[in-house]
Amino acid sequence: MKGVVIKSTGSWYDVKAENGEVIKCRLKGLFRLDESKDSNPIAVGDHVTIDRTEGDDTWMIEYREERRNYIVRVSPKHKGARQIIASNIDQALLIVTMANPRTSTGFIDRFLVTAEAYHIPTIIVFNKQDMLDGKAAKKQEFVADIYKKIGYKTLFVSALQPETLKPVKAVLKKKTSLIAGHSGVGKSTLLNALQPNLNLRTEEISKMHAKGMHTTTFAEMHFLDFGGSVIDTPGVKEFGILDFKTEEISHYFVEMRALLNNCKFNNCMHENEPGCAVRQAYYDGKISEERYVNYLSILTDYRANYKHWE
Ligand SMILES: Nc1nc2c(ncn2[C@@H]2O[C@H](COP(=O)(O)OP(=O)(O)OP(=O)(O)O)[C@@H](O)[C@H]2O)c(=O)[nH]1
Ligand SMILES: [Mg+2]
Ligand SMILES: [Zn+2]
Repeated sequence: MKGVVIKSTGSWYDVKAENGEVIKCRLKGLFRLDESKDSNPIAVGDHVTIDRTEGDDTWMIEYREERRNYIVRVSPKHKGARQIIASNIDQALLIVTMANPRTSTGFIDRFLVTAEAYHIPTIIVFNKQDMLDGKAAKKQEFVADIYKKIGYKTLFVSALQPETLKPVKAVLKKKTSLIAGHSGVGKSTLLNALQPNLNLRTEEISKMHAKGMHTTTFAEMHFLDFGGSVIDTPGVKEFGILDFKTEEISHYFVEMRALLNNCKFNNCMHENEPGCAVRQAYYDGKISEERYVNYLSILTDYRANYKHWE
C-alpha cells in the first residue's frame, strides 16, 4: 500500500495510507538507501510503500520514492550531518519575529538558500505584530524591505488576532506548506488559530532569554479543513545548506543570480576578485549589505564545515 509519512519519531512513523487510514509503521532494518550523510532515512512528506508480512501485524516501510525536494537543518549534534526536516513540499512559510525571539537576516538567508536550491517558493511571515514596540517596528520595516525588493512575498500577522490571518489562509489553500522558523516565533500558535481542532501544544517563551522552549519536538503534517496541508516543525537554530558546490551558493541569492554572467571570471566567488559584478552591485547599493555579508558568511561556514561533501 502507498502512503505519505505524516510524522516521524525516529523509531515509529505515522503513514497516511491511500485509503485514508493513519498507520503506525516501522522501518526495515537495513533501510539506509544511498544517503549515508542523512541522520534520518525517512522524513515527513516522504512518499512510501508499506507492507506487512503474514503472521506479523507490524507494518513496515518497504520503499521510499525519490524526493522532489527537501529542507534540511544542521544536526544539533555534529555540524557535518544533516537532518531532513520535510520533503515534497510546494512552498515554505518562514515565520519570523523581530523580538521575543529575534530572527536575524543571517538565519533568513540560510533558509532561503536551501529553499532556492530546490525552487521552493518561500513566503516570509512576520508574526507577533501586536507586540512590536517602535524600535522593533523600525527594524521590521528595514528587514522586510530587503526581501520585498528582491521579490519575496512578505506577510504581517499576529497569531493572537485571527482576523489578521486571512492572507495566510489564502496562500495555504490547496498546497503542502512547510511552517519553519526559530523556536517560539509562534508556528504552532498560528496553525491553531487557523484551525483550532489541531490543538497543537504551544508554550510561552522564556522570560530570561527571550527564546522559545522547543515545544514542538517532531515535524508533523496536518490536513486543513479548507484544503491543503501544513507541516508544523520544531524550531531550529540553523538551517543546513545542501551538498552543492561553493560556487553555486550565489546562484541561490536571487538578486546575485542575474549578475553572475557579468563577473570577469566565470569561477568568481564574489569575494575580492577583480571585475566582480556582484561586489560592484553591493558597492553601488543595489545589493543590500545584509545580503552580501550573509553570502560571505555562508561561504566561509560552508568551506569550514562541508568540505567533505564536495
Ligand atoms: N503576543 C503574541 N504572542 C504570540 C503570537 N504568536 C505566538 N505567540 C506566543 O509565543 C509563544 C510561543 O508560541 P509557539 O506557537 O509555541 O511557538 P513555536 O514557533 O511553535 O515554537 P516551537 O514549537 O518551540 O518551535 C506562545 O506563548 C504564544 O502564545 C503573537 O502573534 N503575538
Ligand atoms: Mg511549535
Ligand atoms: Zn563575482
